Amino acid sequence: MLSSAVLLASLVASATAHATFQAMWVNGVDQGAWCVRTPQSNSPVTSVTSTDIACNVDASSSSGLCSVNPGDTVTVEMHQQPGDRSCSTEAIGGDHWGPMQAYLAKVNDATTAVGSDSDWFKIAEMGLPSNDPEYWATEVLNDNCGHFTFTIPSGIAPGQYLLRPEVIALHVASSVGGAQFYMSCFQITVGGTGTATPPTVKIPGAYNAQDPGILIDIYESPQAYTIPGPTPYGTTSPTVATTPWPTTATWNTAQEPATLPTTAPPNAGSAPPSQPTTPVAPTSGPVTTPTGPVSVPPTSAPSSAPTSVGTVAKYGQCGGTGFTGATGCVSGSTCTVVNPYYSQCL
Ligand SMILES: [Cu+2]
Repeated sequence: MLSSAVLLASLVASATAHATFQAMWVNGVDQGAWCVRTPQSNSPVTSVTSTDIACNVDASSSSGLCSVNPGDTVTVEMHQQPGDRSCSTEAIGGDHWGPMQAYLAKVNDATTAVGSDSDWFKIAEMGLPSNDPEYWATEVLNDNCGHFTFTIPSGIAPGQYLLRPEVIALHVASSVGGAQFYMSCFQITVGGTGTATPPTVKIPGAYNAQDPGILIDIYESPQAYTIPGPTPYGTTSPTVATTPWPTTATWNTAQEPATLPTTAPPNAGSAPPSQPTTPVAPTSGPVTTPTGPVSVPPTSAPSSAPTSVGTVAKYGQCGGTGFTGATGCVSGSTCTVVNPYYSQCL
């Protein structure tokens, strides 16, 4: 139980402790901010019925796509200030206690899909992983320099998706509207040959302001916590431990770069299939990518360049600068140049 003086001090401090999800990793390979719709500010959304709760308030558009496959580990990264990757600053101010989760929505075109119109399923969640002493998912996030890692479920259908990680801060959630929601939407392409289409919810719609995991006074030191939203697909929520949570980082913070990468990530795409392909710039001049934040091609082959041989599934990568994988597309799709770094089976 906190004293009211401490509580008041923490509320005053909280305004500078807000945060955004702003970068992503795939199997430990840095994708930077390539495929994120960056929120305009680090302020939270507080209404569970606002369309803002889908992909944040007027988040910037992005033409970037990050490629993943079912079974891949994805890490999303939260910090308080835009572009900050320091591990010496808490990812989200330490008085923001609550759960973190991740959702996917299958969409036709991830660069234009409207999050509040999409159909979402949850793929990861962590709430109160230990209750003796009480330890929240956001504390685990801070232990790991803002990194939250989960697995893309096996068997889900290939195609484009929005990925929506979320933190809910419950620090003033003793009245309706007190909870704070922090989310970003990332634009991804999922490969593979899965066929699963998990049951979905709408966002907004998945939460009610009276949900026990949203309208809760955490200063009453709950012994258990009910994470709001649907049951996750393809994973199970960690059970609440009754022993102290290990605070050693599971993310190797030593590999954290100081800045965001300025080159396209491995396997990156930057234009959706439904948009006309931008003509490739002549190779004799400087290469420009009109629709992306990148103006310099990668100077070395990515360490994780695909080495697979055989046939590439629809929406998979089949060519591009530094690409060494298979170039043949599965029947019914053809290898299409999306940009100098990325060709895709479409
Ligand atoms: Cu706050």
